[in-house]
Amino acid sequence: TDLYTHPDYFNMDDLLTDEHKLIRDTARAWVKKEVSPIIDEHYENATFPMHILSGLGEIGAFGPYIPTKYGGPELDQISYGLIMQELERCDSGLRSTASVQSSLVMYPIWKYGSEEQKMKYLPKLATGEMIGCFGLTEPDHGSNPAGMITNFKDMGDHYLLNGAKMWISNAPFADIAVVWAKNEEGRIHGLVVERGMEGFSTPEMHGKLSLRASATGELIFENVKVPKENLLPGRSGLGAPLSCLDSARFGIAWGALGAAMDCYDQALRYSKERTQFNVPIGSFQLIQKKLAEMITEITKAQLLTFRLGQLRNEGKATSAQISMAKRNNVEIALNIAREARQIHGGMGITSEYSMMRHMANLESVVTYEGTHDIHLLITGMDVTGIPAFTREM
Ligand code: TGC
Ligand code: FAD
Repeated sequence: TDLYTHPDYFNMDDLLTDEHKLIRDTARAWVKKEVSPIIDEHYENATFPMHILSGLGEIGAFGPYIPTKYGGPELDQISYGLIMQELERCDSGLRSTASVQSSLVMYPIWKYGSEEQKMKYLPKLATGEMIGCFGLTEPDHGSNPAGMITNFKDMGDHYLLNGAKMWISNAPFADIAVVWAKNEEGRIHGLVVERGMEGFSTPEMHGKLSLRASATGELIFENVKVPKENLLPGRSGLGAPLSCLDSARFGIAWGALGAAMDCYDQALRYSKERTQFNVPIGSFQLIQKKLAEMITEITKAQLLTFRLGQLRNEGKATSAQISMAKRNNVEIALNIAREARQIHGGMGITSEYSMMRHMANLESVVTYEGTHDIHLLITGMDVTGIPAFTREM
């Protein structure tokens, strides 16, 4: 069976250029050949398929919008979104690895790095020869990264970094980490920490029941001597990491749509094939209600996401618009995964179908890059002008 029918109820393909379609179809064919056959095994074993990293580089999944000068393919934002959609159609963990490398490692180096840092890291990150991770979250500071305690001191010829980050995607095998830490004045800066620096370790976190095909770890800094040239000079303050999150959340909005499409495609097929009471289950009104609502939500999300891509191409997308799309698309994907699983009855809980894996994965996606409720509060703040994140106790 063809795993990749493409729900396109409102002829969205007409809005795409030939280049967009080529990029999407290339990513889709590569994922189908190289990753789909092995994803269940990696999910069950909680391993990331390391051998696919160079392939991800070849399809442009690492820093799609990074200029060719720095080894990137210099594509537009819609191309970036389409690649993320195709990766997450397979597995959120696969998309996570590409999101982190692209938006959370290459993006800050490109936007805030020195020319030397860009030339040193970006070309290798683009091919997957080098892998990065992004350390913002700490054990006691998740939704509120401004409270971070990881810090660095100016020692004259180097910085001394101390602290710990938690829940860091790609950490266990990353060659470099873009780490956000406070200086002695409490100002947040980004530092590139390299594997092998004394006092730096990246223990893997085990026991995840979600995003199992993605490696997650801690970053521990015990008096790590970081060369001064590894500080990102271009921007400081919380706005620097938050702008990286804007780029990653944009990719997640597209990615979640891919997971939703995969669930819908399978549910539609199954409802035509499976018979009960001597008729296809797709002939029951209750099954049709589920399918009709799924395709309606997917179509609304496609329109939202495409428009957001246009705005981002024009440099006009606001952080609040990105939050709305991330929140909406992950929520509809989760609901669609649950409904698609129900349509499959008992078979839906097995690894023969991907809905259960998508559903479990999306529980991470609804939490990371800003939780569902934090994004709701961002919309609330945007429309009222009143932040509701903190209150006096
Ligand atoms: P607030 O006072 O609102 O803002 C501080 C400064 O930042 C500016 N700003 C932004 N800049 C760029 N982009 C954005 N999205 C921005 N949002 C705010 C703001 O203008 C201000 O600038 P300035 O110059 O005035 O200082 O900050 P706050 O502390 O009140 O926090 C607001 C809040 C809660 C929305 C923010 O902290 C937040 O988004 N929290 C959620 C944390 C989060 O998303 N963490 C994600 C960690 S990374 C991750 O999960 C990777 S998973 C990857 C994968 O595997 O795919
Ligand atoms: P908390 O912030 O403790 O939130 C707990 C609950 O309280 C949530 O329901 C939340 O919505 C709610 N809450 C918190 N504040 C408020 C408020 N003001 N009003 C109302 N409700 C509130 N981080 C990185 O830096 N890099 C990574 O690569 C990375 N990868 C991740 C991979 C995975 C698999 C996971 C699960 C997480 C990853 N994260 C990463 C961390 C992720 O961003 C955080 O888990 C997330 O920001 C939430 O933080 P927390 O888990 O500490 O939850």
